[in-house]
Amino acid sequence: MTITKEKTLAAKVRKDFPILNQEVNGKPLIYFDSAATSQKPIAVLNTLRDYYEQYNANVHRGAHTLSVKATEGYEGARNKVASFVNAASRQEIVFTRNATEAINLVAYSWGLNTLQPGDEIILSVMEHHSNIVPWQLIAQKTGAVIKYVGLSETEGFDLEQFKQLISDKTKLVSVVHVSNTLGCINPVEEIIAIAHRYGAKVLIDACQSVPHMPIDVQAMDCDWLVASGHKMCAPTGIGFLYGKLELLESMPPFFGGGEMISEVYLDHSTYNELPHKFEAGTPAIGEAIALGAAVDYLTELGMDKIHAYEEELIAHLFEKLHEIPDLKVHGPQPTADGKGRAALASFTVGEFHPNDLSTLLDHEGIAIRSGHHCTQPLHRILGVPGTARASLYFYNTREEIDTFIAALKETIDFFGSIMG
Ligand code: C6P
Repeated sequence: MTITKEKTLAAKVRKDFPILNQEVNGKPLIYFDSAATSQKPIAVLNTLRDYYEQYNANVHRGAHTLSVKATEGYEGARNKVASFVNAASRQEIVFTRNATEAINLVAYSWGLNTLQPGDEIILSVMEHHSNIVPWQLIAQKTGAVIKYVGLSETEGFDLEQFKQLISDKTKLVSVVHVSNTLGCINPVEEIIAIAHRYGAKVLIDACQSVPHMPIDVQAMDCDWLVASGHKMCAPTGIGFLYGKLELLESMPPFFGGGEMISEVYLDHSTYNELPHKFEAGTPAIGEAIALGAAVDYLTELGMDKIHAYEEELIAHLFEKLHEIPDLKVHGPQPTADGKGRAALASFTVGEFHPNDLSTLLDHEGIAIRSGHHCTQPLHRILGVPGTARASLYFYNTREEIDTFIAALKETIDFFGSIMG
């Protein structure tokens, strides 16, 4: 692990994120909450501003110059996302508001129309609420049954249990690639290969992986994959669904309205071709174009380099966290060189409440998240009401980790002293 390499990437990108160059509560901001939402580089901010300043117009509707330019920008962004995840066709990328909407699209379009009483859906206990609640709603309507894969001994995905649970009754497996709480990188290729042997479809929640590592949907062979733009340097309000072309073709529309139709009669309608069939109404045009700029930015840096750099950060973070007595980080441990785990750590310290830890750290200018991180079932299984979570991105540095650890130690000492 070399400090030079790490400084090079941080030094290269830091100037691109003006928001990081500020004081919060009188201390230099340390932003360790990128799993909730990432910061946005100037290139993305400028792209959004340029759209509204120079060519704001609706897409696919007008023959005038601004509308043509907006349409080119919007559809160009789709091309960029398609090649970013190596989709076989640009028609396989549907823009949504976020990953949550993308999962609901699959649940209501495919799930509601496909699942029969007794069919089984396999999820894992570490899923974000966005990948649990839509399936509960669909199971209630269809009579399908949800089964959950539990945690392995190292608090990762229990692959052996998954192999026991899957059967010919399984019609869908919907699992997270990287857990937003445990930080584990799940063996999705293996999960997908097993599920396909049983004829089940697989949805991958890639919210916490697409921003941090190279993703190849064709190599992975997933049927659907979802992600949110705001976690990958793009604005809020834009995300995407990848789906295999034939599968998307076979799915009925989710929302009805403008854009998604071919012909509308008083008694029936025909639908637009993919991906427009699933994009009813005026979309988040500027946000989609800005997502394209975010993809350009990440591609320029290199997803493999981002991932390797984050491995260095996580190795350092874990080394330092282990110095603190009574601190437990949930999820599998990384190797000494930071492999096998995403750059986030959800932890508890003795009996201290995670919200108290994050509030006191905020006084030191350090932004971490505390609570259940929208994984309540998982926290129940872990036996804790909440955790404190530090989540890093490629703009963070080792020095920030050191400052965070020093502040955390002081916070713990402070609480220790007042609790006697
Ligand atoms: N997790 C976090 O702080 P949306 O809200 O649709 O952009 O993303 C939902 C979502 C789905 N799956 C995973 C694995 C996620 O991490 C998230 C968002 C944030 O961990 C906000 S709760």
